[in-house]
Amino acid sequence: MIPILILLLLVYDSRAETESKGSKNVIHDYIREQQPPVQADHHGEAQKRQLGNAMLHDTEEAMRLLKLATRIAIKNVVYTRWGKKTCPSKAELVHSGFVGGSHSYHSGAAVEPLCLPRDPEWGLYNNKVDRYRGLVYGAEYETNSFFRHISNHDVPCAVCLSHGRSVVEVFPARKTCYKGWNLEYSGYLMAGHWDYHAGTKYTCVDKIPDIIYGSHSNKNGYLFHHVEARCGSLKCPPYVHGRELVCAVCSRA
Ligand SMILES: [Ca+2]
Ligand SMILES: [Ca+2]
Repeated sequence: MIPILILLLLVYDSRAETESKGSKNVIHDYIREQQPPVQADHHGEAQKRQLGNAMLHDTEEAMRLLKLATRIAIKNVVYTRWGKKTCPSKAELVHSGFVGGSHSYHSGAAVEPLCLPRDPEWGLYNNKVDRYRGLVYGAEYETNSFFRHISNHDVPCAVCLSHGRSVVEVFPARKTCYKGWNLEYSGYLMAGHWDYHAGTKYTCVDKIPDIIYGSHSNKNGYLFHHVEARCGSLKCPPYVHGRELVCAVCSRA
């Protein structure tokens, strides 16, 4: 019976906590259907007790497996909170680092920013400067936030684990989430300058960005500028020429 119960539990969608009560009823019904009818002879009471004990044991075992299946079914998601050293209160900090990427003057280099850890590990290496390499530089804000002076300061990041969520998505031009989604953080969409050599990625930087203290130097490695709309090929309205775009990072179960 137990293998059948395992199958039952895995097939049954047990992701949500609220569904566990329903699952319990399904298991009870299933066990009841599996029991042979009790004969009304002089051993009837003993048989009932025996069956009752067997059902209790099976139910406990089923509930244990249900909890296990629920734990497996519930997903966690990981995302990077750009421009912050910490995670939102409901998320778990995996690590707090600083942003790196290609230099803004380098064409053909890698485009995505990296959230580099403060405690790097190494494989095999040599410390001489090799010619044929990709390169990683530090990142700086090349813009001021609407909320604080951050220009030329280095950019922190936090890798965050959100429990009980199965998907996370960045929504450009939104600061709130659509129905059924939960806000992880909101901010402003940033990217490199359109006329610089290096390609970059649109990145959602936290609304009130942190800086790495003591990092105010104009090195122009990987750069973050506000992103604003240009009408024409972009549909206006709803977009507005020259207006900076926001962003929201949202998750759902
Ligand atoms: Ca700069
Ligand atoms: Ca503007």
